[in-house]
Amino acid sequence: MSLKRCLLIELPRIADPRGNLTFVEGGRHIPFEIRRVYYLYDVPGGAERGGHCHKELEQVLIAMSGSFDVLLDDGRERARYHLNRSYYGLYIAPMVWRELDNFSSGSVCLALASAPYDEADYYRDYQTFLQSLRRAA
Ligand code: T46
Repeated sequence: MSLKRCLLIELPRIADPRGNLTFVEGGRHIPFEIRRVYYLYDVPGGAERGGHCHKELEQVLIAMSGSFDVLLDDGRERARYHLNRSYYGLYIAPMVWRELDNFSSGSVCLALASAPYDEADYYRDYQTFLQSLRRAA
């Protein structure tokens, strides 16, 4: 069911001849309080990020510049998203495996997260992730 909770969130856009503006308010535009922000940048061509799942962390990923793909997998279904607009955020629920690839040159992935970094919240091995799903079923 976790994949069904993931969705693209359209963020507000203030169109302006001087350049457009988008803003994000935790708890209003995204369904959690923002406790951490990090970003991926200078990603070399062909590189892949992610390859893990979070036990409890919720995140929203935004392509601040350029584009990349996000593969989501809840152990039963898979979905691939192409992020290429800074006014869309991809909400990723807990217990969803994610892989990021196809980064365009100069792309920047902004991540809004519901908790501080905690390595204990990761499943970094796919089989361990599947086993934990089976245990919970
Ligand atoms: C995710 C994808 C989209 C920290 O010290 N603090 C942090 O906040 C983060 C995110 C990472 N780190 C350290 C942990 C590792 O030693 O930075 C190193 C690289 O992290 P990782 O291999 O997890 O990076 P990605 O790009 O594969 O995954 C990250 C996030 O970890 C993950 O939550 O969903 O970006």
